[in-house]
Amino acid sequence: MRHSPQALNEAGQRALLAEIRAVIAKAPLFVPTMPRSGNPMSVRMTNAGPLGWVTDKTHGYRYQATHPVTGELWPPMPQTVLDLWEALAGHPHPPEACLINYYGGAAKMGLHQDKDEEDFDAPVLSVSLGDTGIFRVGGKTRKSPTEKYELKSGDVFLLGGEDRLAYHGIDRILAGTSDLLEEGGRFNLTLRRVTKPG
Ligand code: MD6
Ligand code: FE
Repeated sequence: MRHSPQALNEAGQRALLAEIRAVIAKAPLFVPTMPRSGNPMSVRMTNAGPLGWVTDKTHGYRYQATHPVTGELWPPMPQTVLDLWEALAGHPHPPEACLINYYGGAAKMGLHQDKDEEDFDAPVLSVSLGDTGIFRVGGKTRKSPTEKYELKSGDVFLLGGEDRLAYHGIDRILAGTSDLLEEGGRFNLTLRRVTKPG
């Protein structure tokens, strides 16, 4: 795993935010629900790129090419995230999915593994914008000891190699720690390869 603080400077963060707003204008944030229970997650989500990660009560976690509410293809991946992947992922193939999660003040993300992809050779790279998130990351079992990182606006975090399937989550968001988003809260983008390159 690797934490890259301030991989995006303030101008880069503003540029990426504008790209995210443009994605959301075409592919609105939706309320994801948990498999089986149908309970809503506390984040709001959308995607960019050829594939997007979605979840709902009946069909569970999956990747698909279209938005679950509008039925439209996901918008193209922002150039800023493609450039970050190129610079920091150390992987020869481009990402296929950019999941965009929005955390309001009370949102969090339980401990989980990113394991809905066919290809674990590629890392998962995350980019944070807005208020600081308290990120917890452990090992390959739920019981592995965890460490905490503060993910600030402009930070990149990579899970790859031995750590590709490490459990991780967001304990909470520290409100008021960034001025980037006028509405407050935090965006986190996760870039992933889904399929094995043919
Ligand atoms: C978040 N991040 O930072 C949630 N997944 O809001 C993730 O779930 C994540 O940061 C895989 C790799 C890096 C991550
Ligand atoms: Fe994750």
